[in-house]
Amino acid sequence: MKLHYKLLTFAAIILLPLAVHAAETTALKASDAWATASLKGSETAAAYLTLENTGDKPVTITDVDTPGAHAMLHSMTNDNGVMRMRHVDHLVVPAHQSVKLEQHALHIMLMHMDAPLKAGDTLPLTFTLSNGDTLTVNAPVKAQP
Ligand SMILES: [Cu+2]
Repeated sequence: MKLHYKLLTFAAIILLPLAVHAAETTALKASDAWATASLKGSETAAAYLTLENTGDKPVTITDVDTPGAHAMLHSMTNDNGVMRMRHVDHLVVPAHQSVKLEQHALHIMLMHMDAPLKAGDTLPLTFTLSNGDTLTVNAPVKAQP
């Protein structure tokens, strides 16, 4: 019992500075977010946005989530005329720089969706950073241009 009490006290001491730290490091800003409406009969869609790091240190994105679908970061490369998508395990946004996720390039892939995305919907995307911070962006759904 005594050990438990000590552990709790220890947790309280380290959690307090962490909370303050998190508020200071939300250097990541998102803009121009949008998601594609699902094509008929397709369980996949994609989302795009610009991520800007306004801070002095690189920001690493380790995960992206959305309710009702499996979301992941994908790169797209042209392999001798064949477009290939690859899972990107983590994405680094360098200090004072932006990374653009756009069509036919780096993108957020949405798979195994519970329901198709329709133009006019809003898709919430939550990014998890390596320091534990999260950033949630609401991406409007638009018909594919
Ligand atoms: Cu993809």
